[in-house]
Amino acid sequence: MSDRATAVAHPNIALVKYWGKRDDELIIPRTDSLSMTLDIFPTVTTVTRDPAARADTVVLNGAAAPDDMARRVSRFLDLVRGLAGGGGHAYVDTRNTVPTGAGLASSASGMAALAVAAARAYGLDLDERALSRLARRGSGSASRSIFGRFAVWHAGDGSDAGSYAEPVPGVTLDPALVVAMVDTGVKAVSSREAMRRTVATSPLYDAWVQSSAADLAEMQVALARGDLAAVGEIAERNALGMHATMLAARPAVRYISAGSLALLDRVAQLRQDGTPAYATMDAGPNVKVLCDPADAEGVAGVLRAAAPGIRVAIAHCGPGARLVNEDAS
Ligand code: 2P0
Repeated sequence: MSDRATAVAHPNIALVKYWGKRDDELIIPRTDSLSMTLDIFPTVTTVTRDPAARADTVVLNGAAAPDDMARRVSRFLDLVRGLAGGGGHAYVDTRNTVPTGAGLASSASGMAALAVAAARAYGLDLDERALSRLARRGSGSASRSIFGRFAVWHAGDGSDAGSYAEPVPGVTLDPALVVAMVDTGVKAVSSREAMRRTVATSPLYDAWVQSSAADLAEMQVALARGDLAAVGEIAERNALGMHATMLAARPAVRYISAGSLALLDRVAQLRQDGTPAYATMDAGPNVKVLCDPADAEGVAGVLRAAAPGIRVAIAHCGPGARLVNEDAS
């Protein structure tokens, strides 16, 4: 058995969001969600087993990882060791090209890369569904980054076996997603805590769960039709509904900032002026704009002009998580 493996994974952005858990321990969501995997901001992670080590070591971008991240990685490795029947501690070297913890899906790419690399390093032979379930235990959204292009994550029946992501078949749509980084600082409230608070206290939460099921059904039809306008409209309303339910939490969770609102205004204006462009937002102030690839440079220029100094990146559909240098040992 090779004791070392490297994997790469990309972030994904949900077009129908995951917001709220049915099971905090197993990370089973309340709702199904659907995402697009990006071709930018990959995470590359190497797991090297070291049975002589007395603890796991976690390195992020060449320096010791923050304690909370190191603990999370170590807990994840405990799951892998449980499945593998042991295998000892590991040295985990992870390189993230996206700002960590800023609502840019770094946990999705990070935990997907870790799941794929750790499964191999500990000798587990898992198919993609099993890898998706494993990645889910690290971070819910990571279950979707196992797959490229468009993936749907099933809430399932509440069991560990029933909740996994899989590709959305038959989608030919190839949109661009323009990512406007309004603020790349680490967010004040983690998405994990924000979800918990929303489920426990928001009077709007049940309504969002119901509307989300309708959004998912309509999204699948719109994707199958290749209808970018419908996909964008559903994605935008689903994201704003998610933010509405968290704004109603007690105390409120507010990721939307003045800078985000200025860009949401600008996207609405773009549409009025005839460019099909639709916004989505996650657990942070950054705004992502879905559009036709032919319009992406123009949309990026408009967003840059609206918020001078911000970083704007253009993404397209990207690949699923995979091993690299499979022969490394
Ligand atoms: C999503 N987000 O569907 C949603 C939309 C943010 C907003 O999944 O607690 O890091 O590790 O399962 O996956 C971010 O939450 O949370 C997220 P955990 P995760 O992409």
